[in-house]
Amino acid sequence: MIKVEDFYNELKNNQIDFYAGVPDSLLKNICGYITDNAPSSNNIIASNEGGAVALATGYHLATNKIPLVYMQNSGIGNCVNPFLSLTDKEVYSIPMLLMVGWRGEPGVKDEPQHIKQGKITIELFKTMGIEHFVLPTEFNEAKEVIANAINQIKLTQTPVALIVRKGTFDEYKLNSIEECKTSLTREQAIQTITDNISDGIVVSTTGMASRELFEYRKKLNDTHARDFLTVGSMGHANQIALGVALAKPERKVFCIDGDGAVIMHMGALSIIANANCKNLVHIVLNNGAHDSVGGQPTVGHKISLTEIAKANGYEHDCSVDDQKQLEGKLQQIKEKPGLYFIEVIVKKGARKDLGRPTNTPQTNKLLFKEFLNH
Ligand SMILES: Cc1ncc(C[n+]2csc(CCOP(=O)(O)OP(=O)(O)O)c2C)c(N)n1
Repeated sequence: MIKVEDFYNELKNNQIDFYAGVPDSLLKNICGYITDNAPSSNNIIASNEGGAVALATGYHLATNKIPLVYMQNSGIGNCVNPFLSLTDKEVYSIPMLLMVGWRGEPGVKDEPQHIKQGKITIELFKTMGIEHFVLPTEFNEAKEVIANAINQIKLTQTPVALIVRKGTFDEYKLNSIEECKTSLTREQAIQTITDNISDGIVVSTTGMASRELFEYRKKLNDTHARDFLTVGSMGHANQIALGVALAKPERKVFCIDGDGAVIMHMGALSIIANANCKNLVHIVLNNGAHDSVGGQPTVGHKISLTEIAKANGYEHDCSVDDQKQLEGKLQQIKEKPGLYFIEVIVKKGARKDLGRPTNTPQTNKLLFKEFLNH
């Protein structure tokens, strides 16, 4: 295993001092170390991975240095366009080092949303013409690979990727912890929501939120059919919810979103607000963090999501930070149709023994479709 400090110092030795990316669970230790140690102006946790590639491009243009972009392999899709139409040799030819967490590596047990992505990760880089190296887990070997990658970058003036396997980095616990003004947890908020929406249709976001929702239904011995658990496709749960809501105007649809997810594709809010939909309740559980992958900060607690929702044209918006207020709001909504935006301020963290959905995505889909059509 590589000590995060050694890896970080090795990047420094190679004159890499600017980082941009979206955190990943396999990279959580190194991302945590970067978050704690790089000046905040030199580590930009981007809204999405494509944005990170563009940010790194700007940094290179202004400094002629090689920046580093970190991401989970799920994020490759968000960068295909900037890789092929910005950084590619046949376009602007922009050098950068990529650090990509390899979820779903063949032969390593992982969740269904990572299997396909893991299988084609190497092929994707090949197809895009991006040189890539699997990062060895032994530091001296890793050092050599980093040196090779940097040489390649300098030679070709294009991105080169380090593919990071599970368990590559040694443990590191993120220090920078933001003060939190609420004791409400995401799990309590999810339980309060499910308890107060009767037979409402639910579309939940990627990460622990969907896991907590699944576990609560299981605990209650309740059906999972009402919930579409968007286990992958970060940032798109609210558009799935909008699609359902438009097709089922007589039913109430609740989207349980996250701040990281909503910020990842924030343009979706403009589309929801202007779709003339009167049966959608968009709830964002805002913990100011990418909690599911290590708790690195988002800008969620620095911005006003309700003002953004209002400015986009949501009919009703509010922000709550305790259970009673949330309950009250959900009861109020029952009586009155409309497009609602509810921000729920929650604190970071989850139960250590939190499980994962035991239904496959296909079973989830079939049950959900049946529920929608009964
Ligand atoms: C495109 C993409 N990039 C990164 C990830 C890795 N990832 C999974 S959950 C998550 C954090 C989600 O943050 P938020 O929506 O705030 O929810 P929280 O985990 O805080 O409950 C990230 C970055 C992903 N699944 N997909």
